[in-house]
Amino acid sequence: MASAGDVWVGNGLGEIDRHQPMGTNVVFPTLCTQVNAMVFQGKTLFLADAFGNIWKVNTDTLTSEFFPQSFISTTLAIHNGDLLSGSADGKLRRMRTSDGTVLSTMTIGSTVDAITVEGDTVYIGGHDTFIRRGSAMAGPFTIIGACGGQVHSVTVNGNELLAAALDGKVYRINKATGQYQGFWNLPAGLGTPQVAMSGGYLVAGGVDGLLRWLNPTTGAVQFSTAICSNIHALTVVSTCKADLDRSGDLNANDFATMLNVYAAGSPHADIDGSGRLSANDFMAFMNAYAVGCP
Ligand SMILES: [Ca+2]
Repeated sequence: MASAGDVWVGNGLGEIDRHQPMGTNVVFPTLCTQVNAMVFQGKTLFLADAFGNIWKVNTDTLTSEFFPQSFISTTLAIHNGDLLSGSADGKLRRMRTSDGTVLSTMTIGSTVDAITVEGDTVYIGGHDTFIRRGSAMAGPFTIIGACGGQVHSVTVNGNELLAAALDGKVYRINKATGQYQGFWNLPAGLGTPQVAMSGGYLVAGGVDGLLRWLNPTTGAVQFSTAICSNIHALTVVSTCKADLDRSGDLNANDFATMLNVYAAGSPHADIDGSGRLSANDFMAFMNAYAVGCP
């Protein structure tokens, strides 16, 4: 159910990078000013910058357009074909993806720094350290939990909401009841942490520019790689798992890439989505290869 695959990163200078099994490449050296948030709808990348612009990037043609707004989006999500924006002025807005027109606005209260959507439910984290939950279409948003610091990024792992806060901790909260399950410490020096689930891993990025894949329950670092300085936004894009070299088709190169990423301990070799590497991943790779890619 959880998506896994390529990780796209935006940094403090507006650089956009894509990390995939064959390595990391720079997609745009400087698309804009600081990237606040990124989200994909199919192959379209939506991005919010620190000037209040919403960028719409076609990742096939690498062409873009942008929609200036009167507010600063700090976090983005997709719901029902629309773009959801959480903002520094404490609002949750629904925007049309074709031209950025604001379709509706709900007042949350505190500065919104993080949203994540599952089904029709939105989870919100912000400056006041609270976690709020409500309907994506109509609200209302009620407080279900609290963290020990400003919440900067949220993601869902099964029954748990994971909230990365500015106190350097990830808080685990039962997403249905709000019950506090515990916390673990992020690696030091992340600054403003960004997190997203990728299969059985939690991917985290921050100011030190390293992308890390962590155990989402314990925080243990499973794998890390240097991406760029000052990661401000990241999003995970699900891909055809067997097309490991991302060539668009399946051939012997994908077997060679599987062997290489497995030998390197890369989370891209976790084909069965268990959050660790084992012989089962080779079985899962063979099965995925036999099924083929859409
Ligand atoms: Ca391939």
